[in-house]
Amino acid sequence: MGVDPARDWMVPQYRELMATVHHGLPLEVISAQYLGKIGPARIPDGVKVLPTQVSIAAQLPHATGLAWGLRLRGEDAVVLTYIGDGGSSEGDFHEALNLAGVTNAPVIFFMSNNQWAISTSRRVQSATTSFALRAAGYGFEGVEVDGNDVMAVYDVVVSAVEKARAGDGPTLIEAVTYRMSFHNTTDNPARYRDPVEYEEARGRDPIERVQKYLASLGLWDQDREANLTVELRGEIDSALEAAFAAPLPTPRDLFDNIYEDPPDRVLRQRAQLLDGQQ
Ligand SMILES: Cc1ncc(C[n+]2csc(CCOP(=O)(O)OP(=O)(O)O)c2C)c(N)n1
Ligand SMILES: [Mg+2]
Repeated sequence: MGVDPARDWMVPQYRELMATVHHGLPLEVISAQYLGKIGPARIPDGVKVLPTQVSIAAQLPHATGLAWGLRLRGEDAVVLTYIGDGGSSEGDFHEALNLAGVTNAPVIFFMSNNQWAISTSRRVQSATTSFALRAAGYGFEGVEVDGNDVMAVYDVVVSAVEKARAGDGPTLIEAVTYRMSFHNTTDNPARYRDPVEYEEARGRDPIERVQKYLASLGLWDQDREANLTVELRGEIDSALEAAFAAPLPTPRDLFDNIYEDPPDRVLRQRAQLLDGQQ
């Protein structure tokens, strides 16, 4: 059995939208996060997902700590965390993987090597021929997989989860893929990306690949795709509607949910703010 959302934890970076939904985080909560809402963006109790992390690699030490803690408590849960190729150059990457090896923590580091860190090519990110090889230096297994092959990715993740659950330690998975789109809406890959490389990657589109495979088994066709698209559009629209309708944060919300016992300075600032509002 693979990752079990009822007991296992997921520690995302920022590209794992569908994985977090799969792990139980409702779409309206994710939408509320993106809209800057506070209360409605709270991760519901029982959903074992940590917040999206935009500070590159900062999620990794938390993932290792969480996994180590679960093991110390005697739970048989595992932690699945994510990182990019660029994130492997951060100190947090080294610290988290080293500690995971030393503590034999039940954590899986899933690296999506999409060949780019914004405009920095994989070629200048590291002199290593394979990021997966680095795991050896931390004393655990590294696996390289075709990240455009859904079945292969599923297979290596399930094996790594089983291994971690059995107490046999962490795994670094390097899923080799290609970032087809721009990094974000301010990016323009035409300024730095070789069009030939892009065209070549288009021929390996993982979505088309799985569609063709399912069609060959008689499990997919245009009607099913059209129906699913309508159904999912409806789900996304209603999640967005709920998130837009949720109340906007007020300045006093800034003081909540930060400290369990706020220091006097923070309490004074809160009181000043509330005074000024009267
Ligand atoms: C600590 C830190 N430094 C820089 C940035 C700016 N930044 C955002 S995404 C990114 C590139 C990340 O590339 P990669 O790790 O390959 O992940 P990808 O976005 O390609 O999945 C950078 C440098 C950041 N968010 N955090
Ligand atoms: Mg990348």
